[in-house]
Amino acid sequence: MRDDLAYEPLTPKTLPERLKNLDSITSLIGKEAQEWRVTEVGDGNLNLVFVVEGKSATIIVKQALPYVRVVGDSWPLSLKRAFFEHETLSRQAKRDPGSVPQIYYFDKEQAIIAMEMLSPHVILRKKLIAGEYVNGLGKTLGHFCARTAFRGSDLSLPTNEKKKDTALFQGNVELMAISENLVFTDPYFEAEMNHHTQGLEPVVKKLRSDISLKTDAQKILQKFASNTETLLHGDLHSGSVMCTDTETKIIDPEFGFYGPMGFDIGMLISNFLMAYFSQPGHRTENTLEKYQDWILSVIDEIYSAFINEFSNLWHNERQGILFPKSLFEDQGHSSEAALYGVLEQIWSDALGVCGIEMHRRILSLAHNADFEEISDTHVRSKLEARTLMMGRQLILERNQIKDVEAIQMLARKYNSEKHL
Ligand code: SR1
Ligand code: MG
Repeated sequence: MRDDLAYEPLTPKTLPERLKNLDSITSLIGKEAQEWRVTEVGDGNLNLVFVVEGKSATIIVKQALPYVRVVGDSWPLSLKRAFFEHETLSRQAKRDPGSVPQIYYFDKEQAIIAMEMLSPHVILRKKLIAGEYVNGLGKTLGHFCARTAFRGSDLSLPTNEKKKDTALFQGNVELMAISENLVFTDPYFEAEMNHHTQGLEPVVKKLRSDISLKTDAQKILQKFASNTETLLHGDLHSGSVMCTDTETKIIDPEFGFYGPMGFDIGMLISNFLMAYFSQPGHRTENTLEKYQDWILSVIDEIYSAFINEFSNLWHNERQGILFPKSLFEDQGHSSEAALYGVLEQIWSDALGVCGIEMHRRILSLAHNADFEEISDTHVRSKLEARTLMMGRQLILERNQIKDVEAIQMLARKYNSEKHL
């Protein structure tokens, strides 16, 4: 695309004309732009997403809009998010090779990223609603969280590189502001764009009048805003994961930011818990228990894979300024207790974020299809009430809940309770 063109949103009609002279694209899908089949498939909250099918291949072209798509142009949003998505994707590709789609082309001015079409992959959230299984899901996600958390942190990066990168990503200010408001704050008061299922009011009232809960949610936000431990995906829910029956890829890191190492894994576990609690709205009795058990087993796989891989990297790749070998192993001193302490902190941060994500997806602006697709609001509100109450316990007891087994027990307990 010519450098001197001002930003203009693409349409299926204009896309071929505007991208036809880019070698990085035509070398993949063919030069016959008039024969490209272009479909806009974006169903997320923010961007345009086109599938572009040429003679020899199909690619994805994603373009940021200058506003929040789900709300409209009354909520302007910086195009710079495409830059941060591109920067985050490049780092993730290096830190966990094969985990993210390949990038073919990036245009900062037009906020366009052309990337690999993942096919026959399907958004994980859709699979969880449909009751489908994915082999190796937990392992891939756990490894991704561990590798990106460790390799983007002061445990691994040269300190000058880490500081420079942290400063760069502070520029993703508008997307961080969305999380600061929609995720951490809006669920806990009657914010303008909030909505919730009819009938949920007694539980909503209970949460919004709980001062300890609000205080803890703000403490967790305080960490989000000021603890730049590592580069995170920033929006790692089940809509940011695409799978076949055996392969898992991570997409859409436009919310990339430097924050606490437990953030991504906490948000991820939260979305599995919401999938778990919503299942009675999607399954019949004969498949329900087995599928819910599988979801809980994936949470276990995620965290086991995370701990194993993080520990492996701790032992083999610890070359940053934090917990240096010169201070431990080189002195004949074990660093195991230090590793244990770091993992404990990540777990507690993850639990806090997990609970908050369970709240915001039910009480704030952007809800999950897991619940939204349950048309019977009476059923939906009962399932949401269980989710909200477990979220509360996770936030308040994030320093006491020790392991995944405890999470599984709590999930089963709330799943059998009436909170409405
Ligand atoms: C206005 S954006 C709402 C949500 O969509 C994104 O996917 C993030 O989850 C954000 O919080
Ligand atoms: Mg997204």
